[in-house]
Amino acid sequence: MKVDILLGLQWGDEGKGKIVDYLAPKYDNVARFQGGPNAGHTLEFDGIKHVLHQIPSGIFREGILNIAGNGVVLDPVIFRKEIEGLDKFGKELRSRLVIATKAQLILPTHRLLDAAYEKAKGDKKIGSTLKGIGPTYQDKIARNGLRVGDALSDNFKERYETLVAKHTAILDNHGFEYDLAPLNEEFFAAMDFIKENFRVEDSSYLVNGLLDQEKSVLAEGAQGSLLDIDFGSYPYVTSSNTTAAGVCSGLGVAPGRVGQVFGIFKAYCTRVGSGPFPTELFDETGERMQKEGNEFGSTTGRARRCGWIDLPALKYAVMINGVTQLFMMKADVLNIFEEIKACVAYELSDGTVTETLPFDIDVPIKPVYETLKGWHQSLSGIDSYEKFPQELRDYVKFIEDYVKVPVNIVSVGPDRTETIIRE
Ligand code: 2SA
Ligand code: MG
Repeated sequence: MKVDILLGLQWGDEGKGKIVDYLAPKYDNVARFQGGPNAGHTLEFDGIKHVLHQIPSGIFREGILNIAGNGVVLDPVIFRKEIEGLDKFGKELRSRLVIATKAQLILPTHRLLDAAYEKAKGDKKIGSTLKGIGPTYQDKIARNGLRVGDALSDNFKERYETLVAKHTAILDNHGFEYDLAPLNEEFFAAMDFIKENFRVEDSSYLVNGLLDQEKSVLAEGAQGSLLDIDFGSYPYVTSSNTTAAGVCSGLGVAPGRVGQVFGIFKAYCTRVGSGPFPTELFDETGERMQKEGNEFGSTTGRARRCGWIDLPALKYAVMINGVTQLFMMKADVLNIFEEIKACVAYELSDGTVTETLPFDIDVPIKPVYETLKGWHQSLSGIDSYEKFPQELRDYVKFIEDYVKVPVNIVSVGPDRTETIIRE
């Protein structure tokens, strides 16, 4: 058996939660391989909306084992709140989740450092979610970090204090004020909660063992490809590999064990936080998109910036990830427009026109657009691809011809049922 991957091809919020939840019944396991509480994966069914941050999106499906892999950064305090928030749906949910011993721990001081670093950057701030993601990965790479499995050792408290002392030295240097005692208390209580309620295991043996037993695994990406630490719009990125390569290092599976790569994108683009966004709209069209798409961060509530689809960027993400199937989300948001634009190239300041993502996209770049006729009608009640308006099918075809990968699913609304599969 192989691991299939589902990931976002833009700047996050493509609708991964919805699709993982939709695909989950086809899989025995769902595993997160990177990121942490910065993620906000929204699922909607039976009239209830759920936003998951650290818990994989297969949690609501009976019989599915969910795994938080070694590439994840885990905030025990936020995790505990998240689990307790789900208890009303049945405590058996707890038995469906395994946490990797090798996942890095987010300490309360990592969160404080995130805020201090952002403040120090001034108007060059990343626009991080302030969940401590960057400082935790920084400690991982600097070989200072603490892992979930470390909490099982006798000297954990001592090691925790050593790391916290390093952090407070930096915080003090930044003149940052904090009260650590209640934060520490909350942290240790949450660690006890994890130890008492969850399986903590080596996730690479677990995942490879499951594959050996012919059990299927879906790897669930968080954030998006253009936020990847290596391939995104650096430095305005998150601190992990959000792309397919991250699955190998974040779960411990070899490249040969990777199967399908499902790439999710919105029918337009959004970005939350700072950083370049070539097709961003600053006009009424952008505002209408934001309103119609309810584009607000599901973790921080921040308004998401909106713009037309960026096909050179999409094609780049398809290449980096080796995408085999595309899923287009939120097509219904474009119902309101008579005309739809698609960026097909960039014009650089020296007049060069290119379909390649330039090294530095944090400079003025003029998108070159093609205009397509909108379908300009509601898609509600449509239950098959054949019933789509011709203009929507033309839009899909236009994208497919550009990126050279088929679009197999088109989502026309937030509910599980509003998912149109193309036969
Ligand atoms: P961080 O916190 O260090 O990972 O932030 C670095 C950049 O990554 C962006 N980022 C995100 N972008 C879109 N969605 C994310 N999740 C939440 C959501 C975000 C929210 O689902 O809406 O609620 O604001 C996410 N997480 C990180 C972030 O904006 C920075 O640009
Ligand atoms: Mg999100």
